[in-house]
Amino acid sequence: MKKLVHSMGWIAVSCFILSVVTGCDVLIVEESVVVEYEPNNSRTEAYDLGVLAEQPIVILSELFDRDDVDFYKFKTEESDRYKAVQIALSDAAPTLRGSITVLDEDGNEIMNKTASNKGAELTFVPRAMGGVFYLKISQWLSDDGAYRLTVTDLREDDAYEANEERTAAYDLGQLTQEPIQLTGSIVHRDELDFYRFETNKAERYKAFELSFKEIGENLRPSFTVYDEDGNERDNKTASAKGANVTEVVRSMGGVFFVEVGQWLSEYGAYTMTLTDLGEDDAFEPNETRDEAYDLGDLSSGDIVVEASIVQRDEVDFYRFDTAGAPGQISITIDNVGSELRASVSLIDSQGNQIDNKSSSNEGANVTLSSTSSETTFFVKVDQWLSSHGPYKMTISAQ
Ligand SMILES: [Ca+2]
Ligand SMILES: [Ca+2]
Ligand SMILES: [Ca+2]
Ligand SMILES: [Ca+2]
Repeated sequence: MKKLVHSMGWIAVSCFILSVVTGCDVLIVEESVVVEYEPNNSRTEAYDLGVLAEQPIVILSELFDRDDVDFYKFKTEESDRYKAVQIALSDAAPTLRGSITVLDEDGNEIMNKTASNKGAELTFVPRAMGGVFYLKISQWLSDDGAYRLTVTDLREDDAYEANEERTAAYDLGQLTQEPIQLTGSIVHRDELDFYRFETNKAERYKAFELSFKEIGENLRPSFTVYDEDGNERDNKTASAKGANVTEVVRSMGGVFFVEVGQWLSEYGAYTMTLTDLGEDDAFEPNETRDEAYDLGDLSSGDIVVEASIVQRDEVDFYRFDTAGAPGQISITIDNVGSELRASVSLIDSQGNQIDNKSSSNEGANVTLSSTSSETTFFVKVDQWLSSHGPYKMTISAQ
């Protein structure tokens, strides 16, 4: 009859009290509280090792003949997230070439490994959704013998779990001028990490940068950005395992979700940084004529505005008045960003377009000159066949 060297309760208490000075392993070997593991020859008879938490589970046992198999079961501390659990068979008798099969709660095989030689150590790391696991210890082309089994939760799951779905996304709060940075981890190739955040200053277009750095060597990160309703806004995948990846997302502000996963790779840590690029200007929101930013009147000279089209769908509306009877209204758009082909429209108080001019190419200036009997005007700035960028607008009347 095979005997256990240690009871699990005693192991836990010993580790807790003495691990700081002695380390668990030494202590357990030297103690000799005898408890039986057998019979444990089938999954239904598996000896229950309890909950695998921060401290490793360590037991000393033996295969008492070459046909003997030992089944154990344990449960990870959390069962709602992927876990990396290290299984080690060490101090094997010189006669024993150990073999270990890891099974899930339903008995499906997750992984199987065999030591290279008799007496050799065997260490490997199965990765799976947490829960109940079974271990089957047997021998391969060898004989019976004692062994030490150590089961360790490598604690690779990050602080933002469980976040496998959009509805369970970890809430990062509001993205302000201060970037948001976190270190997360993909423990298993099927794992997903969802995060939620909200832009500040509602109802204006926003440009924010998502950057992934300090990537684990086995991870090729891939991410998708969704809006509040789950519509995809952007996605990008790193070029290789371990490679950084950065993307600038341009969209109407609001609530966003970021899904982090992997592509043709395995697992690893990542550092994610979320930065508001601050491209939205001081005159927002001004997407409609009703929302037009009131620039006042031209009595004290030219009006100069430095603003920006953050995204190709964006429109900037302004309103101004002339002081008394107008002559010629002149609007110039200059200092235009190299990705913006600006378009400017002069509109009367009833919303009718008086004139429109568009730039001939990206980065070029635009000038519109018009005469009108009106005294109240709207100006609409947007883009034509381009994307986004800053601009300076000067309005004058002669
Ligand atoms: Ca994770
Ligand atoms: Ca996750
Ligand atoms: Ca704008
Ligand atoms: Ca705008």
